[in-house]
Amino acid sequence: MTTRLNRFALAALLSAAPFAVSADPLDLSSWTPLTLNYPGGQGFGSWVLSAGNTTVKQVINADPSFYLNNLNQTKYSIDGTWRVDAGTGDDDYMGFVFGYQNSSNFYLFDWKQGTQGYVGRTAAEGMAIKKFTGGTGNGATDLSLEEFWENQVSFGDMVVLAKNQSSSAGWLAATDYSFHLDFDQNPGEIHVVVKNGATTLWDTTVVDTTFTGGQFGFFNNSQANVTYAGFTQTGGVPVTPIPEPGTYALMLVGLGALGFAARRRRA
Ligand SMILES: [Ca+2]
Ligand SMILES: [Ca+2]
Repeated sequence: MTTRLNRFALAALLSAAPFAVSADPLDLSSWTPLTLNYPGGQGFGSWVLSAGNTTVKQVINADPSFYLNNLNQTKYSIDGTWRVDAGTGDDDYMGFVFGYQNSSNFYLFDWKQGTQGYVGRTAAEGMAIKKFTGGTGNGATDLSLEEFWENQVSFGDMVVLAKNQSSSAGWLAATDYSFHLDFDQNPGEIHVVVKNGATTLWDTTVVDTTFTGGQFGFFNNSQANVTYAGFTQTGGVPVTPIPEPGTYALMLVGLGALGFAARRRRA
């Protein structure tokens, strides 16, 4: 009887939490795919769910493609595993997006299997954490394939915040890698750990306060057959959206018009 009561109490506590604290894999069925499709680039990504919606596989050699969690939040940690199937015959980017505000403002972790030139830029074998800051909020307009392909130097709307690149830093096919992210658990801190089994491949912390909240998601660029499985979240504080400058401007115009109308009425 006592056990049963305790169970009820625990269930009540968990259901009252803003985000579940349990380590159950996230249900990915409410996440949203988005491809930044460029003229002269490749196709749209295709994200296929399986295993009770806790696993998703991106199956197309596509332009930069995201799978977003639709949660504007801060102060969370994410864990999960991801891999590329054997025999894809390709060597491109797989990774994650976080601090996502819109399709031209976000942080990106990406990982290239092999060094390769494309669209006049060279992608180096290895990992990078990048920041994109576009002016209009529409990535298809602000960002370019070049900014996504480059991972060594900052240019345009893309800043390389950290990198781990060498002739042995690429991912291997048919290998499960684990990804750990602490997002803003300390103010402005992005902490990423990538492991192959017990071996740590990269453990790095970046401090950048441009985006201290935003969406989390999976990311690929020009790489088919990437599977993400068993992702869990701990923590997470919802972020109240702040009206965009454009909205303020409209509000001010609206208030101004009201004042003008009032003055006219008085006249
Ligand atoms: Ca390639
Ligand atoms: Ca490719």
